[in-house]
Amino acid sequence: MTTVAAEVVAELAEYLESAELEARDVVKITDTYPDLDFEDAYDIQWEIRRRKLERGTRLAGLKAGLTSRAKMKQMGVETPIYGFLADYFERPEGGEIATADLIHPKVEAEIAVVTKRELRGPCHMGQALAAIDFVLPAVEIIDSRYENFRFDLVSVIADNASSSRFVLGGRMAELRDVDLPTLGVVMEKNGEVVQLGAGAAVLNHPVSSVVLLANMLAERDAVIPAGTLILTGGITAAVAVAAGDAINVRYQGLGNVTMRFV
Ligand code: 0L1
Ligand code: MG
Repeated sequence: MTTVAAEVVAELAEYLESAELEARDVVKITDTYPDLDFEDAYDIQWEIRRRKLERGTRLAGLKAGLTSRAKMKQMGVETPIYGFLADYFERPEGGEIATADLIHPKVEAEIAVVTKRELRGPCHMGQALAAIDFVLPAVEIIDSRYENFRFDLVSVIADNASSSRFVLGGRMAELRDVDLPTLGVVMEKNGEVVQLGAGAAVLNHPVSSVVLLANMLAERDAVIPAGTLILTGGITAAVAVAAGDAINVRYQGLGNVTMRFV
């Protein structure tokens, strides 16, 4: 149940979006408004999205966050969360990412999917699998607007699930040609292996994130439209990066995704 007035939602959306655009950290919103609930938090996130779209930003896709058991346990939660991807978040594969525009970025190896038909929750795994057009390797760069990545679930939902940048690999695959739970990834930072994982780290199967996303969106009477890019959640733990770092993630059968932080 929503607990705050529309003016508070607008004020907090501006507070968090300004922090993102100016690359500066802020204290978490529940320090000022301790009674905010999850619905308030998504109201704030949707208001940030509305502000961007009004200014001409396009929606590039959606993401699921906190989808690994390890991360949920760390946060003491049972439910993953979702956020949106704006067009200007995308950076080309093999390109540079300017750290001056970011606060304290971290990288996560993920599996991305693109849908071919609308998916409306409540739905099940079969419907989600049937709605997927193809699979892509992806790296998400998260950048919480909160000091030292310290937040609670309400605060991080409002902050668009720490969304910041993403890089897609160019090698797409049909779902039937890849076994997503056993698909292995190796993340290298400056030539050294820093993380290993397999798709099953994401709720046992990365497409489970798509089901959850559709079901969470249904609570707001929203759908996943056809042609939507979805980052399904981190397979590996998030790794902190700084200017000078080179990241290379190798995906079994799907090539590499690389980037350099400058
Ligand atoms: O994409 C993610 O799983 C991140 C969700 C937000 C939590 C964080 O910033 O670590
Ligand atoms: Mg992520």
